[in-house]
Amino acid sequence: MTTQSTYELPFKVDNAWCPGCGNFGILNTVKKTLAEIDIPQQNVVFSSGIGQAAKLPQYVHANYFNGLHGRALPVATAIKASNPELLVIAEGGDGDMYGEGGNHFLHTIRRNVDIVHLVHNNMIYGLTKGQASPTSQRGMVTPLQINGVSLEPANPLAVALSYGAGFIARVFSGDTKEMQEIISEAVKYKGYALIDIFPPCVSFNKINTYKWFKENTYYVSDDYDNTSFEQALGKAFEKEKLPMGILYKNPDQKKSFTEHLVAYKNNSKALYERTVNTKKLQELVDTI
Ligand SMILES: Cc1ncc(C[n+]2csc(CCOP(=O)(O)OP(=O)(O)O)c2C)c(N)n1
Ligand code: SF4
Repeated sequence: MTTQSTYELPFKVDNAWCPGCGNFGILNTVKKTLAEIDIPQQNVVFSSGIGQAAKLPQYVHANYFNGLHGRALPVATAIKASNPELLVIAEGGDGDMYGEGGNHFLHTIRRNVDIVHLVHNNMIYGLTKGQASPTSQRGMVTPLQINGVSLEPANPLAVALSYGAGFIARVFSGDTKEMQEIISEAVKYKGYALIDIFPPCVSFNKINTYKWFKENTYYVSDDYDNTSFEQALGKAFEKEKLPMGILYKNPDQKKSFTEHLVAYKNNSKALYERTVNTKKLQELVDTI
């Protein structure tokens, strides 16, 4: 029997989030879920970029790499490649992941990197005080978009499906039970798993509030077939009310990124466990 890990920090840190921010619900549920899955902390690595959401790993007792804005996904890919045994969670905001990191979003999905991808989609840039993000609604007035956002919001779920993502889910930040189930399923899924989460930004987004999310979202019913690509695509394009739950779980799991790597073809040992052939390395360096 294993001892259940705790993901609570053993020391006090000041949390930079505003009271009432939806990020707290995500933080608490992530810690609770990981503890209940009972995966040892040393086997969990978060990768995040810049933003309010991207600070989450600083409040969890696990490993993390907090890097540049929009660059959490390539870092997550490298971590997974160097040790496929780790549970790698890439995490950040809608600006970080769908805007600045948009290119990485596409290619991480194409590569089918076996990670859990948590996006705090509050439909605004919170850290920089309320400019429009790619998912901000058309017409939203901000200090920068003074005449209102002129573009239609990006559709990350449809993009993810069209790039071949095998697992796609959406959940509200305050729905602990649903989020816990979804994260557990995403962890078990062998391949890239996207969870688009709605955490209200109480300070800068006065449109997509707690009330707005309650009134403009719904969970798919138990008889919804989440193995159907066509049905999932239909859900991704629903606009009147935004569907939540596990919207797609492809039963035909493709090979993941690390399963394609030559380094693991005849040897399953993580790269850090292998002996480095210094002679070969030197020969390689000498060719430069
Ligand atoms: C390359 C680069 N561009 C812009 C910024 C400024 N910047 C920091 S965070 C941020 C947006 C954060 O929004 P989001 O990712 O949605 O996270 P939130 O703060 O809302 O959680 C921006 C534009 C930066 N740090 N680096
Ligand atoms: S600015 Fe918005 S996203 Fe950032 S901590 Fe405050 S409520 Fe949360």
